[in-house]
Amino acid sequence: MVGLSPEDVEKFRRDGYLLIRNLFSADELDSFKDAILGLRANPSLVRSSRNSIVFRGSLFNYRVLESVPFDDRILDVARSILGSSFAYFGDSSVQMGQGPRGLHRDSTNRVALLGPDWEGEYPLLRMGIYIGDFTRNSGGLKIVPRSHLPLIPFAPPVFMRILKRLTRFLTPPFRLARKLVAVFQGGFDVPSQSGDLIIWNFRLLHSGNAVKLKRYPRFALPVWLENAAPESWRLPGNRDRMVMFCAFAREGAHLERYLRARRETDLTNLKWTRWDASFQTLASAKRVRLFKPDPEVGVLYQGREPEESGAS
Ligand SMILES: O=C(O)CCC(=O)C(=O)O
Repeated sequence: MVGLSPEDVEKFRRDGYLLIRNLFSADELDSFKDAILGLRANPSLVRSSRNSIVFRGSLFNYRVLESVPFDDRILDVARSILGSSFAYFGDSSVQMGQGPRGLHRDSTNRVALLGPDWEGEYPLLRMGIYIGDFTRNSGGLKIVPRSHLPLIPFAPPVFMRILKRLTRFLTPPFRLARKLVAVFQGGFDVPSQSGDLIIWNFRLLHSGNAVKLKRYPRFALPVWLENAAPESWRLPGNRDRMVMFCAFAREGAHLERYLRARRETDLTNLKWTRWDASFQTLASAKRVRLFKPDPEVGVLYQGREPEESGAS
């Protein structure tokens, strides 16, 4: 296994994210790009298209992209962070275009410290392969380093018990405090380039489609200012970005709670998601455990469409 160095693993645990340079070659990137443009030519594959195009199912629905989530380089990174026993739980996607912007966590308890997601380590990990040069352009990932950590790391258990009891009352003021902090919080715009991999903990605050200003390209703006910045002030990149995502987790209560909370939102797409025998064989060949998030996953999947397979 190649994987990450102990220093990188430590950096990930401390900061909640890691930028891994040059995981994919320029040729691989070209073929991903062509594939994604090919998918766009088939409107039946698009499941959401407000200001971004999100394609139906998971990366495994597309012959041209199915190698990505179980690529050895990706799995080595996941193994370095999560240990040898981790699972794929049907979460991968490909999308193009602007998409929503706004600092958020992907975990279920989104208010820091409040709720069981904040007990112990949160072993859910997202990976993003952003196609484009986001050292110079808009459209990359914005994160708030270390925001995945409990604010009070050495809080005595009695304090945590009090927080737990008062969760219902503390949620509104904690939410308000978060909104106030966000007014001033520009975070860090991850300077990724095509071929890089960004990984982050589900508890980390992040936002898609960072806006960079032509005049101050190094300045990471709070999201409300990004939204307010006139188009003519912005560096390009937002509209034509392409991203592939996949996620892995260590099995346990955190993952199960996450999947329960997501079920309603995700079920429609999960029904279209490929979970057939050949997918399961692929996973076992790669020694990836599968955690089926719902019995109905894949019930609407009927094989790949002509455009996806490259057939005429
Ligand atoms: O679109 C992006 O760049 C970020 C994606 C995101 O916010 C998420 O996966 O929750």
